[in-house]
Amino acid sequence: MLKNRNVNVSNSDHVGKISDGFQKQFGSGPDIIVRCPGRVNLIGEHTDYNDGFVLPMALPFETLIAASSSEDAQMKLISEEFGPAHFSLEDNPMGTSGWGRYIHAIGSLLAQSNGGLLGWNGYICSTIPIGANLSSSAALEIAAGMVFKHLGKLEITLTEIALIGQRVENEFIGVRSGIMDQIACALSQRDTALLLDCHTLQTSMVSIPEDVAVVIMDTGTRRELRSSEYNKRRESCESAALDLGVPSLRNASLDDITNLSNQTLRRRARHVVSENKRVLNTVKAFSTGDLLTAGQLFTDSHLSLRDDYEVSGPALDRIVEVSLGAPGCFGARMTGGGFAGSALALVARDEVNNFCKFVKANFTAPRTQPAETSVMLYVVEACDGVSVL
Ligand code: GAF
Repeated sequence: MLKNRNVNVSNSDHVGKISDGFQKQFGSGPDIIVRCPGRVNLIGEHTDYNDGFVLPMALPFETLIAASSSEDAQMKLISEEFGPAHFSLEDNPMGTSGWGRYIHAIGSLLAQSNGGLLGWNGYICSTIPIGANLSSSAALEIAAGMVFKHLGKLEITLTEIALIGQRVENEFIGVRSGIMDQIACALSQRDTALLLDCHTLQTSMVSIPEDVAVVIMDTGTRRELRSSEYNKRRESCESAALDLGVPSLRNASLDDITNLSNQTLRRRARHVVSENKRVLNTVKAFSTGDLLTAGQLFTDSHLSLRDDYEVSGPALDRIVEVSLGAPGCFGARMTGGGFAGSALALVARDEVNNFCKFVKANFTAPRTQPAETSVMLYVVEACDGVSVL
């Protein structure tokens, strides 16, 4: 059986490598090493900012930060992949560009609520593919939040760190995202998916039947402009809720939305309302081991995202189509914000090798949406959320 293929789970090599990197840069060992996983969303897409339900799980891909406190508000960071970022926590994060802004903004928001903070030196490396819809930015936010919490001895919960991470996206990055990614990175538990009610932030752990494997299929396509489309979808949902006179689409039924005269808003709302039902039905199907139903719900979710919500893309549609014809596949769908990046499939464990071979042999990104990196398939098990090593 393939397990976490091609993925580096934090093993002693990985931890040794980040300690050495830190030592080389800063001349002594780190005070703390934090790891935070990426996530894949099994089902419940574009429901989080509608107060709905989502079912993500944490991945064996992870971001590691090795860090030591500094004496002042200065932050000196090195990302193995993206190079250095230097800034002061006393300055406005909008003055910091690139990846450093995520950490700067986490620090500024925590400093505001905790009355000032000392900076730190940090060395960062990650195995989470960037732009693949697997939450590399949320993992960076939560990992950085944990470093601030531990080095600054802050009384702050993981949920509070997650909410700060969401504010970073909304207020400093310009993506009006929901809370799913940050909560998944922070609170997930090994071997289970995390059912999150995005209205109450209540979570429960959901077992994934043992005879099924989750396969992530990164199409290798990337898309830069997705934040503007993402924000437009959120605005449409808010308009639909306003027209229906409900606080959010969580409170609307399929009957209610037939009252929407605007056809686009009606389709957007139909996706959200039906997707919430699919999440709860997937949880039921997992609990009875009904993989045919779970798989069908995954595929229905994809069709709804493609046709009603219009956030899929040619490469995601193609890889879903190919995987549905592959051995052992119960169902498949795009995952995350959409447009490019990854899809996932539910596959019978004893067929997973044949499934992967088939998809590799039969998928190529369409000419209309060429891939930037090669297609990667990962058979993944659910991992723990953020931790201090
Ligand atoms: C992105 C966002 F960050 C999440 O909040 C969520 O809305 C997701 O897209 C779509 O389900 O990952």
